[in-house]
Amino acid sequence: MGFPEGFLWGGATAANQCEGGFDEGGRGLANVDVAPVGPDRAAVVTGERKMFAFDDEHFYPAKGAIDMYHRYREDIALFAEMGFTCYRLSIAWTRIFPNGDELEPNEEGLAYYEDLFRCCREHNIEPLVTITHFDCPMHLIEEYGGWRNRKMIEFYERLCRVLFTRYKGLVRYWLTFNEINMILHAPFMGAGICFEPGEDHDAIKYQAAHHELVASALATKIAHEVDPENKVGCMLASGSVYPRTCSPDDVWAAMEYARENYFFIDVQARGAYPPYALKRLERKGVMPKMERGDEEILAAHTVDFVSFSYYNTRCVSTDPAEQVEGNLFMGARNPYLEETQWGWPIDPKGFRTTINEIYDRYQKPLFVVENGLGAVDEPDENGYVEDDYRIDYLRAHIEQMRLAVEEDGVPLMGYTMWGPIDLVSAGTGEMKKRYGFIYVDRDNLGNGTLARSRKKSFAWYKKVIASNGEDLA
Ligand code: P53
Repeated sequence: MGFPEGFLWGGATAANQCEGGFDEGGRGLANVDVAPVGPDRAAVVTGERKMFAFDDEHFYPAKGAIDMYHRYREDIALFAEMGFTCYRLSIAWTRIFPNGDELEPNEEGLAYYEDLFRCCREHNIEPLVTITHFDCPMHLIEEYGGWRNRKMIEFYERLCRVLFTRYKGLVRYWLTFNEINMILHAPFMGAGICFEPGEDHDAIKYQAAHHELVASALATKIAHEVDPENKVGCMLASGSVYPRTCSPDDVWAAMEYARENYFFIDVQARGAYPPYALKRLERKGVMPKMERGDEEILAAHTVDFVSFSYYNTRCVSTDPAEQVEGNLFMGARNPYLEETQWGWPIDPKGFRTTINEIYDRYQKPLFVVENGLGAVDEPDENGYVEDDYRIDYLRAHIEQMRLAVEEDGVPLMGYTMWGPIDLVSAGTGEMKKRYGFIYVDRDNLGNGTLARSRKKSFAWYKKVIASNGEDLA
């Protein structure tokens, strides 16, 4: 009963949010490097404000992040101490191809990740690798306009081939694009897209999305060719969409909103643009240009499994008075749910609903690759944090995940919670919004010793893993 034998337990990070070392090892500059902390971040990550280089007025948290670039051995040892059997991380594209359009990769970058993967293996930790997690070389943005340009497919293919070949046998689980639907909500962060005045945003986003979808299918193809043991997944920023009321208008709005996000996974998991998407793109005059052969590629190379992040459900209303802004997703407030310090609803039961909804739709193995609570921590003089709030959040979610497996029979491969070690927030650029079991001494403006220390939740998660999710007390 409970979680199956071999269920993968661990945590997830992204290169730009933890590595730092932005100009070391021959690394080139990436979109995420130039996203500052503070009020201007939103305009930059949404592609409304062009910030292609550093200036003196802003602090750029990704430059140094939590310095995992130099401390990964120590950090992975801490993950191993908690009993992780899986560690989800992402490759920084610009460590492998500093500009993105070179023909030959940067050996120093390849060697870096090789050592990191070997380190995982020494600890019996299965790496799960996101090929692009909000990551695009700046050179490809300046020279080609990011994913709006079809040439990106070729550069991405080259990156994938290099990774699959070099890490054959070391890495078996791959994700092609982190939260691929984020292109709709944060197009600069998601796809290196910056808008010029007067441009049709939707047309550009869906053209870029098409390129990513084709690139994802080609990556799946290459992964299987290089090693039939490779398992490739897509990745959705998930969360069931609730209608604010049972008015048919709200119900329909919720369905449309859900489809906007499911669209990507519908293509990656089922292999074709669904009719509702074709009709909608056509109606809005934003149908992407496709090339001969694209449809065949999408159909032939669907993903092996479906992964997703889950932080909260969404609530939709057709009543203009109900609209509020919560993270990067617009919606209405759900009066039944409490919220985090950053205003994200907390909905453990919605996690079970979401898992079931996704499985009903795709009937493929699922993998929860992000879930967690961003909160302010108050460490004592030893860096110890009594983070019962974090334990409560995770316990409630793992309980619901267990019900989805045990009671509903959903085939779930694993669970990697977000940010096992404190890292830079993607949404806000803050350090203050912490998810970790491991505290990192660093603040929003980069002050601190970077020392690591175990929080109360560290021992708790260790017990959860040791009992394969049975002991959540
Ligand atoms: P943060 C919202 C906004 C930005 C990124 O988010 C997001 C979301 C949640 O749907 O997605 C993921 O750091 C993302 C991670 C990120 C995590 O959510 O804003 O894949 O990179 O750190 C948490 O609290």
